[in-house]
Amino acid sequence: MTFSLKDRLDAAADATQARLEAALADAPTAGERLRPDRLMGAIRHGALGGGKRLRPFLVIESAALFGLPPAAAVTAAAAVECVHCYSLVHDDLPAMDNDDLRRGRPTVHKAYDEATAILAGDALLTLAFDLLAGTDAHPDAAVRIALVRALARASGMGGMVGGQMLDLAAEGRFSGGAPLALEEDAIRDLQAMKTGALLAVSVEAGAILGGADAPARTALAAYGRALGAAFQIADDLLDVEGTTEEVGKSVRKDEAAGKATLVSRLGLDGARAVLDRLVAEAGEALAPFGEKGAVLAEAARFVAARRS
Ligand code: GRG
Repeated sequence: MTFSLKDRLDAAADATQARLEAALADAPTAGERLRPDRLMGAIRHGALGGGKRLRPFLVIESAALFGLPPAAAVTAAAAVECVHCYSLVHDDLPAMDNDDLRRGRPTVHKAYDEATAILAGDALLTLAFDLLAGTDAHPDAAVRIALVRALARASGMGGMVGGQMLDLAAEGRFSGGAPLALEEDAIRDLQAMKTGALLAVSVEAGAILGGADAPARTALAAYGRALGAAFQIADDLLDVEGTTEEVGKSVRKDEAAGKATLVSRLGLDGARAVLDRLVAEAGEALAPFGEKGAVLAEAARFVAARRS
């Protein structure tokens, strides 16, 4: 291997951090009047305080397959990360998952308050599309529109938000309290939407930025699907096997909530076998890119083995 995955993850994280810091400056930009201090503090708490920046890495590395330098992909990468951070801020709220700890720090509603956390999430979501609409996302307006649509669909009612709704329903929230006994296929749908869609669109964004042809887009879509599913199984395994110190958030929540996961359905060994198969599938999907696909293939192995 002639690259270090850690170095490439760090480089993507640093570039994304710088792009987000610039977008989250105190000074208002064209079309704005002022940016309230408390809101900006909460947004920065939710968006600048750590995280693996895996989705930005996927945007940047997928675009690199088509010869794009990181600088040409970092604005789209930051946009996807804004959606991710908003989803975490809202997911942690008392009305959703009710978590006090995220990325090893108090969640935004704990550090601030619920109303501010809701608004911080809202502002991050709208910022994502502001970023994609700018010429530094891509000089070609048609490409920018394709990015906006892809991110909107992955994030919205038939993607992440829809998946979150299915997840709340699966907890039994709208049906008297007892968790639903979901079939394996229903669990896969829920997870592909709630977590998989944003990971998959990160890879798709790289393909859109890079002007990928249809076969390359199909190959990357298969990679993105496998990676998204692998990520969620790894997350479910971490909930059972990880510690709060490692993961930076509460663990053992799934079993306590009676949550239907592939771990609860297939057992630890069964879930690990599915995870191994998904990592292999992700690698196979990258075959058309030859050696250039090695970074993303390694990323799939990293996602499966991660402890945080
Ligand atoms: C509230 C609309 C809305 C959606 C929430 C993504 C999501 C949907 C909820 C997050 C809940 C959760 C912990 C899901 C497990 C998978 C996941 C997204 C983990 C966090 O992502 P990482 O590990 O986080 O990439 P970092 O902190 O590294 O960015």
